[in-house]
Amino acid sequence: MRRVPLGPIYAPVAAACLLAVSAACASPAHVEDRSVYHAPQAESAPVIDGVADDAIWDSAEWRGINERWLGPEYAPEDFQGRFKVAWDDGKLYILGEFVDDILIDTHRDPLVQYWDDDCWEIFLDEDHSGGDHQFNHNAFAYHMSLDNRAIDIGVDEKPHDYSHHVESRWQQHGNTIVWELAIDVYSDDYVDGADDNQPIRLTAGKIMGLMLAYCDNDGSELRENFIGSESVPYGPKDRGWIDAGLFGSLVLVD
Ligand SMILES: [Ca+2]
Ligand SMILES: [Ca+2]
Ligand SMILES: [Ca+2]
Ligand SMILES: [Ca+2]
Repeated sequence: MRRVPLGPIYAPVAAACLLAVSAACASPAHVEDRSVYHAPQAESAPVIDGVADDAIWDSAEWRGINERWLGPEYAPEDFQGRFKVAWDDGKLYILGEFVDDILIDTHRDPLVQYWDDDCWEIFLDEDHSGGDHQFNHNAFAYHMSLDNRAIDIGVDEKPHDYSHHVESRWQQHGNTIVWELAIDVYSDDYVDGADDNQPIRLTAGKIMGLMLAYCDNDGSELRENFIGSESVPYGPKDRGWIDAGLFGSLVLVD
């Protein structure tokens, strides 16, 4: 189980900012050296079908999922991952491309130990605030299962099915999994169970917090590797489900 509470999450950065004035201190809510991703605007929305032949994917750049957070070294045939991001005023679109030698979904209850099945995690912080998001909606951490569900923890500290926020479809092409998502973006005033939550409209120039990760299990009781898109220079490397200060910057470009 990975559910270990953490102490104050900003302390190392805040301490560094007392000692030096630098660009990193301009955003003390985030760990230093976060990545920046410029997502192009889609003139027509990609079809969420697990086939990457949509025009917008030609103009978006690949970014790797290659920071080993948990588990031993792994071979290229065990895991490889990369992604692209695009947007329109209604949704955020993410394309994932993965190599994973064994696909596994042992826990058939979607709300049980979902991070120990093969799972693609989408960490999204609508206002790029950083900060704690463990039991609130300051940020979302959608755990995308192989059956295309999106699970995160609600304010009641229990897992919830947020599959209505994310359209998801993947297909295998050769030894590669192509996975497409269309995500409704909600702000931190999202209310669990309410029927009037409205996704926000996206506009050029908007900056959000984004980080991606893959939980790779090939037959063990617990996941074997947890591999992310951002470095974790100090503290528990698997704390993205708590600490939005680890997320990179996603810039929506015209
Ligand atoms: Ca497609
Ligand atoms: Ca694997
Ligand atoms: Ca936030
Ligand atoms: Ca696997």
